[in-house]
Amino acid sequence: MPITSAEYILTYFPIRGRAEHIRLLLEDCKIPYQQNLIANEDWKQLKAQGPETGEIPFAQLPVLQHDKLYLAQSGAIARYIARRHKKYGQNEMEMSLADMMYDTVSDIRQVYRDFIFDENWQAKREKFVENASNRFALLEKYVNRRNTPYLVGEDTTFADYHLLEVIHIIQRVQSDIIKPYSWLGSFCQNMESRPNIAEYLKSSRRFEKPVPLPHA
Ligand SMILES: N[C@@H](CCC(=O)N[C@@H](CS)C(=O)NCC(=O)O)C(=O)O
Repeated sequence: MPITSAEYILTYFPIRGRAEHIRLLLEDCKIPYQQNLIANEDWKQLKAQGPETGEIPFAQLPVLQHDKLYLAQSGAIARYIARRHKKYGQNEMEMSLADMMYDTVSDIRQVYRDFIFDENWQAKREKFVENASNRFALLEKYVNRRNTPYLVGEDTTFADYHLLEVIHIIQRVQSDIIKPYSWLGSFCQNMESRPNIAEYLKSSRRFEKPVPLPHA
């Protein structure tokens, strides 16, 4: 993998996919990172080599390189950066809530993946939108009781970047998906108006596609 002056190297494909919430976290915190983007034609060989060298431990991406550490699993990567850059919550309760929220958002993302990769996605669209909306309704109910600007408190945690990305990808299927949910609407505005996020969303560093499918 390339040598760079950036502290972190994030290896992934040129899509948003499972790396985007990590990129959003790095961008918002202005943490220098290098993108190591893997082209389709190079992937087969890297996938075979990666577990041998330890640089792609489980033959999948994303992988974050930091010093001698090669860290796989998007959740572990987000948590690692969050721990090091004070985005994991301020006490044990907040950290546990951030974990809970992250996993809840991951469940919603999985529902999206099951739908978008389904050969019969067109026939399943309505059911998917209903399912996603019900899950957002539960999230809305929970966070409304806490009444904080972000999922866990007054500042962002790694879970917030994950939620923003999951809302964005589902809005590509159904643009008004969060319209009934006022907290989620304000949350998106809060996140999107953070200066570093606003700049990133407009930049050429941002990929358009959440997954490599024409209908996504
Ligand atoms: N649980 C892993 C899943 C990683 C994963 O499924 N990566 C996919 C891309 S999103 C991949 O590497 N696909 C190529 C392959 O498996 O050959 C994570 O969250 O990082």
